[in-house]
Amino acid sequence: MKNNIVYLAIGSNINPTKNIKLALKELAKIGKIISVSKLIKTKPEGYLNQADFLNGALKFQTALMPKDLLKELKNIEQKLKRNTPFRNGPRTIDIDIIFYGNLILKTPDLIIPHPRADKRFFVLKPLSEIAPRKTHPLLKKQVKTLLKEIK
Ligand code: PH2
Ligand code: MG
Ligand code: MG
Repeated sequence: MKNNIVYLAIGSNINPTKNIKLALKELAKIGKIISVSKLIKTKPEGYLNQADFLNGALKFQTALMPKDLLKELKNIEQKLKRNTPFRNGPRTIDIDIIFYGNLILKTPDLIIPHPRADKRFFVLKPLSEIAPRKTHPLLKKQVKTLLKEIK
């Protein structure tokens, strides 16, 4: 597989404008950013007592295989001083693989499509702006349909 089309979700609630901008700069070093959604302000999900997030979605092209891409995304997160003391807590940056082409992958350290993407407004809203008709490879439903179902 070469030049794979990947959809990424990006989020931050610590200096979010700056950190997302920095993350995009780093992402451009490991692939081609084809499109970026508007960044939207969202209420925290999972753990409520924290600042609002800024969230966006990207269409990305890369020659990296899934595990290598994951490794690079984790490197970028480390570079941006990601430190999450607890699950769903505040973070300088989070970059998640939502879809990798139509690949379905279930391993202990990486699950594609992202297992919670279809339930999360902060993922589906920006994603539906750039890829409303992209079909979830497992659920066989378009992004815009998944968004309607949770709204
Ligand atoms: N990320 C989480 C948990 N909760 N809430 C919002 N609004 N945006 C996020 O990016 C987010 C979240 C874990 O990755
Ligand atoms: Mg996440
Ligand atoms: Mg993550």
